[in-house]
Amino acid sequence: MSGDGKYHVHYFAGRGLGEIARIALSEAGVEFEDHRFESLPADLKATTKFGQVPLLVTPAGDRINQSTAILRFIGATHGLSGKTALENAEIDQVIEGVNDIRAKYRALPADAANEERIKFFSTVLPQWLGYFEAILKKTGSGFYVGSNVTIADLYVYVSFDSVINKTADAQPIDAFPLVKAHLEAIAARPRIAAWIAKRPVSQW
Ligand SMILES: N[C@@H](CCC(=O)N[C@@H](CS)C(=O)NCC(=O)O)C(=O)O
Repeated sequence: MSGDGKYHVHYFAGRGLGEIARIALSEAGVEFEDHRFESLPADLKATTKFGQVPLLVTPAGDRINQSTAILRFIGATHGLSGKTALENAEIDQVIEGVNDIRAKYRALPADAANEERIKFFSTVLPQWLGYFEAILKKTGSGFYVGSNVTIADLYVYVSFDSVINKTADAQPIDAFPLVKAHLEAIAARPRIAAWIAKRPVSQW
């Protein structure tokens, strides 16, 4: 494949699943073209593996779908993966844990007064935040794996940011100081803070 030497992220005009690639490329310190659209163009859709975005086009012109495959590729290419097979398994453990809680969140009705939704924020989310708090307590480094930032930290940040910071629901985050401090620390990393400051403002 031949590319134009640049990364291209193709996704809707929102953060959603596209923000994972944008945050990871920002932390990696590499430039990327941020292609956004209100509806997925048919010609672009036809070039994807599953009719979906995000789509990452690499500097060499390879095309990668699936947000976590994109994340792992950026991690492996730009030093944001684990240093050992065990660390990579620990990263995957965190990513899949996030996916479990994401799936529960995505299944909820939008109405903040819905009983199931209230139960999620009062019971289910605190239980899961407790699991994440325990991982951070164990590493003691402020990161989910080892003593450096990895794609696990970025995935937690992007995913929790949309569940925890951007909704009108009663939030349990204050009871989990390590998780809260981690989210704040990732948002404050210079390259991520610079991306957040310049990215287009969107509802989701
Ligand atoms: N598991 C996929 C899910 C991708 C996905 O569901 N993408 C949606 C947008 S969030 C999409 O492209 N839908 C196709 C369409 O709207 O035509 C991933 O993580 O990338």
